[in-house]
Amino acid sequence: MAELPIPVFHSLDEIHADGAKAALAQAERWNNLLVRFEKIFGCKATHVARAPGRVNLIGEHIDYALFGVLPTAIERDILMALSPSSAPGGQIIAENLDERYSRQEFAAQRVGEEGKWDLGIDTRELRWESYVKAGYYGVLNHHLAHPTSVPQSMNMLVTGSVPAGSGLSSSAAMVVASTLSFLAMNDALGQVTKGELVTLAMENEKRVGVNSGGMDQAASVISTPSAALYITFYPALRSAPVRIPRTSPSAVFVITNSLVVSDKALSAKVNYNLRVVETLVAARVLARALGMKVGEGEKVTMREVVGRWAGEGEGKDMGPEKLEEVLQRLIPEAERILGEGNGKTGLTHEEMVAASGLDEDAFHQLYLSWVQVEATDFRLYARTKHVLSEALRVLQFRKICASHPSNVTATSVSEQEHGDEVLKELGELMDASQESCSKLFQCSCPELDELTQLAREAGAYGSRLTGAGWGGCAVSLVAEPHVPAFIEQISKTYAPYRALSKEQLEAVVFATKPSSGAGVYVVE
Ligand code: NG1
Ligand code: MG
Repeated sequence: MAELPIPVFHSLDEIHADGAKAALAQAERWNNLLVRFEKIFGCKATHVARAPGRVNLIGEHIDYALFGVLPTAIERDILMALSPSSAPGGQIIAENLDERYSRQEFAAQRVGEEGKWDLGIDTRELRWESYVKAGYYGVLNHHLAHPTSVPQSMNMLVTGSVPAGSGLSSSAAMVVASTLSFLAMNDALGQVTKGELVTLAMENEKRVGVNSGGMDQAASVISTPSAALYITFYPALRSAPVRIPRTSPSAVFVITNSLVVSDKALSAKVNYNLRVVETLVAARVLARALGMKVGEGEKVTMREVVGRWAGEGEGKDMGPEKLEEVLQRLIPEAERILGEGNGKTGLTHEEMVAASGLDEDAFHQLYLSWVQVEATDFRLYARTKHVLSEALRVLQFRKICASHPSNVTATSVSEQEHGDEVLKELGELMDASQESCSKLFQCSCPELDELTQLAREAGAYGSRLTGAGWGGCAVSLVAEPHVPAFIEQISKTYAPYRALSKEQLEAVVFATKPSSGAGVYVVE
C-alpha cells in the first residue's frame, strides 16, 4: 500500500466512500470552506487537501519499542483549501476558520552556504501556523531544493474537526494536510508515494519538536475505508489492512473525550519522554538478564531483544504467528527473571544504572543526553510487562479479525450469537489493554479509568484509552444499534458531560468507522 500514489479526488463520494450519507453530512462543511475562501481571498480555491485524525484501537506506547500497532483513520479531519496567488516572492497567506487562530503571512528564506530553506519555526511555543510551516519545510528542502527553484505563492484556508490534545492526532493530521498542500501547489504531488509522504510527514512533525513514532502519520496517510491498519516498524515501516469483522449486529468504535487535556509538550519529562527512556532501559536490562550481549553505545529496543531471544536474525521479521508464540513464552520468563521482588515497586536512579551494566557517564550519554526526564522511581519490570503483553494483544486482536469474515451479513440467530462472541473477545483485549495502561504503564488517569468503566457499564464490549493517555480520549467497541442508548447513558453517568448542551456533547462523544486516508480534492 505504501507504494501507491497519493489519491486525487473529484467528488466527495469518493472520499467518504462508506456512503453518500457521510458525503452529504460533510458537503455543507466543505461548501462553507469554499465560500469563505472566496470571500477572504477574492478568488476560488483550486484544491482542498484533506488529512484525517486517527484512533488507535489497540497497541499503546509500543510503537517506539518497534512493536506493531493497530490504528485507523477517523472521519474527523483537517481540510486546507488552496489557490495559487500572484503575490511576489513565494508569499503564503494562511487563515483559519477557527477564530482563535489568527491570520499569518510568511515566506521561506534561503539560509547558510548550502542555501537550505528556513521558515523560523518557533518550538518554544505551540503556535497553529507552526504545523503549517512544518509541512512546508520538507517540501521546500526535498522538492524545491535546487538553487533556481522558486516556491509558488499561495492562499490557504484551514478548518479542522479533530479535537486538539486528545489523543486523536490532530497534530499529525495538520502536518500531513500541510505537506500535501505544498506538494500540490508546487506541482510535486505526483513525485511522492504514500510511503514517502509518511516519511516526509514524520520528518516534518519533528520540526515542531515532537519525536514521533510514526503510527500517527502512517494511519492518516495509508488508511482506507472499512479497514484498520496493522502497522509494523521493524525492520522497516510496513502496513497491512485489518478488517473489523462484519458481525450482526455490526459494531462501531465510539470515541469519548475525558475532557482532561493532556499537554504532552509541557509534561513530557514526567510522562511521555520518561516512558520512552524507561522502556529503552528496560529492554537493555531484560536483554542482559536473558544473557545477551548489548554493546555499550547500543540503544537496543524491546522488539530487537525479542527477536534475538528467538534467534530471528538481524533485520529479519519472524512474522506475526511466530512473534505471538515467542511472546507467549517470553512473558513468563521475563516475569521470573525481572520480578519486582523485595516488596519494592521500582528502582532508584542508581539501581537502574547498575542494572544497565553501564557506568553513570555512559548511561547518561545513551539514555538521558537527548531528553529531559524527572523521576525517582523507575518501574522497569512493570513497563516491560506492559510492552510485551500489549504487543501480544495487538497480535491476538489482529488474528481474531483476520479469522472472521468482514463482509457477511449474519441473519440467523446462531450467526448473531457467534458475532457477539467475536466482539466479546475483541472487547476483552481492549479491557486488558486499559488495565495494563493504567496499572503497569501508568499512562491513564482517574477520569479515563472511570470513563472506560462507565462505558462498559453502558454496554460496550470493551473500552480503553487511546493515544498517549494521561487524559484525552477513550475508545469503546459498541454494537451499532446500541450506540444511541450507550451515548444517552454515558452522558448521564460521566459527571463532566452532564452540563453539556447537545452540540457540545456531539463534539466529545461520537461513533466512528475506519475512514479513508489523506488525499487532495481538485475543485472543478
Ligand atoms: P498521541 O498522544 O496521539 O499524539 C503518542 C505518539 C504515538 C504513540 C502514542 C502512544 C506522537 C506524535 N505520537 O500519540 O507515536 O507513541 O502516543 O501509543 O508523539
Ligand atoms: Mg500528536
